[in-house]
Amino acid sequence: MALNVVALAGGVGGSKLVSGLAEILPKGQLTVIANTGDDFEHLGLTICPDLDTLVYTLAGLANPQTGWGRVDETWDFLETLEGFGGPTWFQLGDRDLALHHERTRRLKEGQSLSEITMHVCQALGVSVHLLPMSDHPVRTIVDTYDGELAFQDYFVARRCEPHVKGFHFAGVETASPAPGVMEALSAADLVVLCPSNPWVSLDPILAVKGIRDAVVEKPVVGVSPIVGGKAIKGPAAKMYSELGIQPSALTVVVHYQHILKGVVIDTQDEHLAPDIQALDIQVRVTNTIMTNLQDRMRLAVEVLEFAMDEYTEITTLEE
Ligand code: FO1
Repeated sequence: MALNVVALAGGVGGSKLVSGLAEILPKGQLTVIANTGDDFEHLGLTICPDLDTLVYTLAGLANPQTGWGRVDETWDFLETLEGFGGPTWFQLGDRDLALHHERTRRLKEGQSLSEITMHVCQALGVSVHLLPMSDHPVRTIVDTYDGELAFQDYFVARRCEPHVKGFHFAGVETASPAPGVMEALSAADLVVLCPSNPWVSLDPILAVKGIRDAVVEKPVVGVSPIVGGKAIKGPAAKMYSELGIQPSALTVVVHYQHILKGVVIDTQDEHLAPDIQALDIQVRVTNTIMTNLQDRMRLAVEVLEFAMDEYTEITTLEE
């Protein structure tokens, strides 16, 4: 029997588990719904960082140092732009630029973001079904003590320094899920919440009309992006602290308490298991740090086995 898995993912953290799942699951059984709240217009181009991180990772083209952008990149454009005094705070490599340029050109021609994403995946040999959460622009706004900041202004230009008060997702009220999103969720045997930032990577996806309600109907297993009270990458722990919440794997579980049936936490956080179980959420404890493809695959197998052990409606993986 086929196991249909839908993964909700942001950028660097999410793409690691997604690439492990893609290695393990037979072709056609993995759909990834990507956050597009990080998207923005820059230098006249539409940039979709999380979608691109997922595409490059799945294509084996991601920059291993940063996790975003392309491996074997050159920077002639950016260096030349700097010479003209242009804006270089957001680093766009020459090869990466080609993708932003082509996406922008196709958007102007009237193609949708999901159509363009499918085309890019085909061109780069990515067979995973990768979908933006919506074809409509949704923009994450970080409400800080320095005022409201567009996500990339907060994240890259301001290096996550401003103290966070909250978040909202501009445009989400009128955005509908991209074609294929609701169908994939309806056909899913399992939904995986990747180890992405709950506030700015997964919450935007769940805020799109209909997605949270469809997810709640399914067995949902998450992997905590917070290990030992610290985010594996990015500002998730800092955000929790600034919002007055102690960052921990337990906090992440509480964040998704009404969605999760099970969670995979790191061995460092084993002591939190009883508190999580008290919320009626099952726990699997393992090493969740992914430093290479072997780690990603092992964690993907653990997530799938955990889900299959816990939920009798999920039977067996097709060989
Ligand atoms: N992140 C940075 O911290 N600095 C950058 O200059 C930067 C450039 C960049 C270019 C293309 C791309 O797809 C992603 C890029 N990112 C950069 C990552 C991006 O900000 C992501 O939104 C975050 O990693 C959060 O997911």
